[in-house]
Amino acid sequence: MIRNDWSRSDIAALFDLPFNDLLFRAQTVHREHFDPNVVQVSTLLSIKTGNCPEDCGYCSQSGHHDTALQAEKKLAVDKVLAAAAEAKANGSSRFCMGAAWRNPHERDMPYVLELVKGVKAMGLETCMTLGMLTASQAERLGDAGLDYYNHNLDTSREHYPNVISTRTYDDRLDTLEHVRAAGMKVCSGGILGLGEKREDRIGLLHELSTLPIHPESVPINLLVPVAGTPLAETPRLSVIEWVRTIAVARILMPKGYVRLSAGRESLSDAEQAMAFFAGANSLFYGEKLLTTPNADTGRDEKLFDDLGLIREAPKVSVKMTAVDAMAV
Ligand code: SAM
Ligand code: DTB
Ligand code: SF4
Repeated sequence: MIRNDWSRSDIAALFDLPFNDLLFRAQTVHREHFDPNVVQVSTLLSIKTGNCPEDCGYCSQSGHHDTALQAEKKLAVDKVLAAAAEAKANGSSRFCMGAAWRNPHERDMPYVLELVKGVKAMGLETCMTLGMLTASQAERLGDAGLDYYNHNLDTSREHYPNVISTRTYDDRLDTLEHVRAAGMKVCSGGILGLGEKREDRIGLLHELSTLPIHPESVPINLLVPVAGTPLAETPRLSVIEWVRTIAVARILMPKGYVRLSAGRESLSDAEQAMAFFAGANSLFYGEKLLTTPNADTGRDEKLFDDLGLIREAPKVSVKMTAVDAMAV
């Protein structure tokens, strides 16, 4: 059953289960809704890098932090399309384009709309993450055929001001509403290992799982520490707690793809295998995330082989209304 009325104490009780019971429950839910041996594979590309006006404490791209990152202007359309073609040839079903913006300016809209149309024409699913959107921008992206919009809540409402000061939690929720109203699929999750408490991980999953419609994709990032950012020296989260969070996300949002996102590079194959058992079923593939290294592709190929995981084919997209999405 799909529930949108989870309470924080329901979620805390899941976190408190003995590990084997939690994983068994998550794997059972997973098998009711998905083929357990299929993984959805996306490739990321940064289409505009660095000098971001936001001050997200984890991010290499914020103009507020002194990191080693070299800022770059918008990437030419032909370069983006060439990267998408390569991603497709390497077995990705979705191409996700990210820009270091607080929000797209109106002058950027023709560029991003051209990218959506071009990537979609290659038979790939499309995803973008461009910061906050107005209702009209979301509508134009949806009309151009954008399948997914990624916009993370990152952490709990309580912990958020310790991480970001240049926007509010409600700003994030407003954009998610615009994305949903425009008929696109929602990709929204968070980052673990930001120095948050378990209560904050509960708060994040509570916000996501009580949205009127659950996100179709839930990225669980593990902080990639970047020198020069305020959170670079944050103590590492225990891997068991990371797996628990994935399992709880799977139970709360049974039909959502739970995505192993940033941070896989630092995890062993056995640790990642545990996350797949806990119900994760998508990941980012390719040498780079947006600006930081990702797990090596040769290593990923071997991992898929060792675990008998099969890649999901791109799904032909049909624009959804909010009512359709409720019925799914
Ligand atoms: N600027 C847009 C925004 O923030 O919505 C899109 C790009 S932003 C880099 C996308 C997401 O990447 C963030 O919401 C955050 O969850 C994740 N992220 C960024 N830096 C990270 C890091 N160092 N470690 C883990 N996740 C990170
Ligand atoms: C998401 O949740 N994780 C991806 C994607 N959505 C855009 C980004 C991870 C970025 C990691 C840090 C970097 O490479 O700059
Ligand atoms: Fe900018 Fe996004 Fe990085 Fe925040 S996470 S600083 S909004 S690029």
